Amino acid sequence: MLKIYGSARSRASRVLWLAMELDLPYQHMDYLPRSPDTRTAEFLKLNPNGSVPVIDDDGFVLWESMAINMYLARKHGSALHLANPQQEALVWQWSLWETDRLDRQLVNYVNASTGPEAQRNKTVADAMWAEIVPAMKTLDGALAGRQWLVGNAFSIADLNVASALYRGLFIDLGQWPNVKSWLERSWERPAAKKVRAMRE
Ligand SMILES: N[C@@H](CCC(=O)N[C@@H](CS)C(=O)NCC(=O)O)C(=O)O
Repeated sequence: MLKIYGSARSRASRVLWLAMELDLPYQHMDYLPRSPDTRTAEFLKLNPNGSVPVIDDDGFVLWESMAINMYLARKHGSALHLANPQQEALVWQWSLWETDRLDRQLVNYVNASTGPEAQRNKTVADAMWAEIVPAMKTLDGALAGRQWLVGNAFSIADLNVASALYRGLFIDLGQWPNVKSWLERSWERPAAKKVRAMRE
């Protein structure tokens, strides 16, 4: 059976969301990031980085959340994956773009601006915001006049990017109205609501 390592309060939430979209049976190894569970020899053998998520799919071990989701969507022949090579390339484009331009930036911004007092850091928050603004502008432009990032339906591109932008649900996205409505639309999906309930 598929084993998913990582708490819903981590990047494993992306994988859990997909598993629920596809109705996959899975065993959840609910490990928090940096917890002792992720520092055992057994876990480090699965992922020498010591980070989550990781999957063990009947002996096939994979880490990196976006790669895991592309693998699972493809393996299970999901419509979310988009069989057309050009559409698939666009899914990769958006997933890699998010990892590069927004993934850590958004987490670091929220931690540095709204976390516990001792953790707040205006210099870090400002630097992260300066990277977030042009990325959000790109995403907002791409979503102008369309409901979803690739094709005419919710796809793995939307799942990978919207799940990574979870923290965007709690910040003011007013200047990017297309991003705001798309993010809310994505997180309204039943599978997304389930993963949100697991993390909140
Ligand atoms: N690019 C990786 C990032 C993985 C990552 O940084 N995971 C965090 C939790 S969200 C973690 O486990 N950090 C603890 C560590 O690296 O020791 C992915 O998308 O899977």
